[in-house]
Amino acid sequence: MNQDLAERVARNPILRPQDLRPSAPGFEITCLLNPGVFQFDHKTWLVVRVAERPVQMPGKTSFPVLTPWGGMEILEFNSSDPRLDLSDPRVISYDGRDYLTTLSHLRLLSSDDGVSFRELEPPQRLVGNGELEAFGIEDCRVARIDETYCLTYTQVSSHGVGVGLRTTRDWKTFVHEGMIFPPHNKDCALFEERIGGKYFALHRPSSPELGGNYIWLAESPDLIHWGRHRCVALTRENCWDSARVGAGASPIRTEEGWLEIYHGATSENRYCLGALLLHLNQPWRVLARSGEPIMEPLAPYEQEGFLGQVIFTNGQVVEGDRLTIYYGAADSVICAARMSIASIIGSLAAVKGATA
Ligand code: MAN
Repeated sequence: MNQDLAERVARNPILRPQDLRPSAPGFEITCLLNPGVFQFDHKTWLVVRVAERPVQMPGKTSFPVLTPWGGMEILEFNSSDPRLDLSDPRVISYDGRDYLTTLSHLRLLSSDDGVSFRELEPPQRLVGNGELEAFGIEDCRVARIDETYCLTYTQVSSHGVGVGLRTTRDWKTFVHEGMIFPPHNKDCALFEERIGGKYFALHRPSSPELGGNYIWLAESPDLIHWGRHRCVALTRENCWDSARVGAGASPIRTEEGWLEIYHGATSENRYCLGALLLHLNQPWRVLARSGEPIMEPLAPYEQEGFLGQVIFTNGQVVEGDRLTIYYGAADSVICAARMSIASIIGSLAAVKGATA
């Protein structure tokens, strides 16, 4: 049964790779996706992920990596080399080693109406920095805690995939706090309020042998040191979220509990959205969860692209009952859709044994 609750913006996709300029000559923006979202200076802002690579030459597969001294290096393979595995458009495997096909950085765009976004002049870019970000930075979530904006994002390098934290108050100067969740971990969403005096974060470690790709909760006295880890949401066999689940943007406080929009994917990489309702004072208790997706790839721009059948969100705006989610569609373009928070909560199935 199709329970898609999203009203897609008529102008979708609201941003495409050709809407921005590549950051270097000879480069192409391959994908523009997965924006973090925040309100600042009476405007809506996106921190978009710009995934780039050199314009590809026939017979060659080339991709950029960042060097420790702040430059960039292009690596190149012969596409016919039998040691090369290009079966996943996102990953280059060569002789058992993995690289990414594109290098991502983040760019700031702003809007007065939440639909038409413009880049700053000159563009403001956040780029990978140091050994742990040599393959780029991706999928930034923005949480506003008191007067500080906290950016949690994916740090990628040959050492693995982890979660980095940068903070800012003015979007001009940033404090680099380094890696807060080591590999393999991503999809870190901070709660924007303390609970019982502690900071809380949803995050997604991956455990390839025992376990899987599950959503966990951690707490911290200072946003840097995280502990009391608890697993809050597993994947579900034969379901739309059977292979991986991961948090979207910061949980939304409602009277019924914290509402968290999350993505779930199958092993065929079909990504849909669902929701979790967490207890207000004990957020490790899941009260309710989507049985069916609240949004699934239905529009042509969600079904076809760099990686088709993908809806992935890590940014949203809440105005009363109206939730505007910003999302990457088919890992290629940026879209927006609106949903009623009450109807999301109304669509959830109570989790057995959970009491509010
Ligand atoms: C996965 C995908 C890619 C991403 C890498 C590293 O392969 O989500 O888009 O670049 O992980 O995070």
